[in-house]
Amino acid sequence: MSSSKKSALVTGVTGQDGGHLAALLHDQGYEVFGLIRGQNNSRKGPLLDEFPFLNLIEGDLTDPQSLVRAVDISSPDELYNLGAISHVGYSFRNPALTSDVSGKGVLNVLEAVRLTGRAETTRVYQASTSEMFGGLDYNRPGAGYDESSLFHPRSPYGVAKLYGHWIAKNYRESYGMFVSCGILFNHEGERRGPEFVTRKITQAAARISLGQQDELVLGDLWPKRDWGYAGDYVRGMWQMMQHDVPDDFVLASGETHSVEDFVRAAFSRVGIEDWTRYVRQDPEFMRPAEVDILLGNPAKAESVLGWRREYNFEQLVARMVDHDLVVLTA
Ligand code: GDR
Repeated sequence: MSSSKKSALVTGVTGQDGGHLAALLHDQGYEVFGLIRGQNNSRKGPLLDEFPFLNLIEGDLTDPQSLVRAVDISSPDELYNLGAISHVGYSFRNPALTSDVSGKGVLNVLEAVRLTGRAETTRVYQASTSEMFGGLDYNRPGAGYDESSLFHPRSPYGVAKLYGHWIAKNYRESYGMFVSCGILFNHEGERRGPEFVTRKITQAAARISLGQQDELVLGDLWPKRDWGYAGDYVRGMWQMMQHDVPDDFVLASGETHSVEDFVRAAFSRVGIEDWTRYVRQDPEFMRPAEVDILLGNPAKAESVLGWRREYNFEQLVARMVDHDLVVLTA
């Protein structure tokens, strides 16, 4: 490794954002390290096939010593903490694990940096989330939630992430560490797992149009989300880490659409206007508590960081559906 190269450590490197970020950092000339969990992680092979430059380190957000080891090996200039239990529905069924990974895991990462004497040299990015806002009647987003809006998480995932957000800010204030929190609204794309609603919809629309699937089974169609393209948002993470001071930034599209709007747009992209023939609802995919509406205001990131997004809602849907059609017909 050339000593002039910057080093970055990414937790959650096997996830959607981890993939985008590994590619971006490599393009920027970083030596890229990724934390990988488990004894026989099936994602390791495909990950190294796609990103042969990646240095994988075994470790787990719930195992503090493994994080100390990972920080020691990588000696990162920048540490991106993207690892989490990230599925909101799953967090209701596994609330303790979610708290340990998505909440206390953040503390473990911060302590690994601090206890190895890197509080002044390693910059930390914490993946905070729009799920910290509740979308409830008393606290509607208005012109969009921003960095000073009230929090009211509605899931074990949101509660754990709120702890992560505040402990990150606390380490910034207590120890003067460079810790920045990106409050990211939903961001999607061709790397998104099919357990999330957008990819589930685009894959189904593509398959149904090709006669490979009969129906799409979903939960509630009325919740509204602020959806953008993950590639745009990961660029914003990196910009936060290049800024001269640590801070909190909302990244969002500034548009909100219902799940039903997404279904309609995806089916329309494959030439099906009467999507209701194919969609069935099942309580299995509904949540004990739901976030009604999310809408973000990215004005601060735009003015302070110069962040720009390339994809709007229609372009995002088109990109995902077209990608899934190409994969299915290859
Ligand atoms: P979300 O994303 O919970 O917003 O969190 P998800 O795509 O899971 O749900 C979006 C909305 O769609 C509704 N929905 C369904 N959701 C899923 N997964 N499957 C279904 O069949 C279905 N039917 C309806 C949901 O109830 C919800 O209202 C995502 C995650 O990436 C988080 O980690 C991240 O923090 C936030 O986005 C910002």
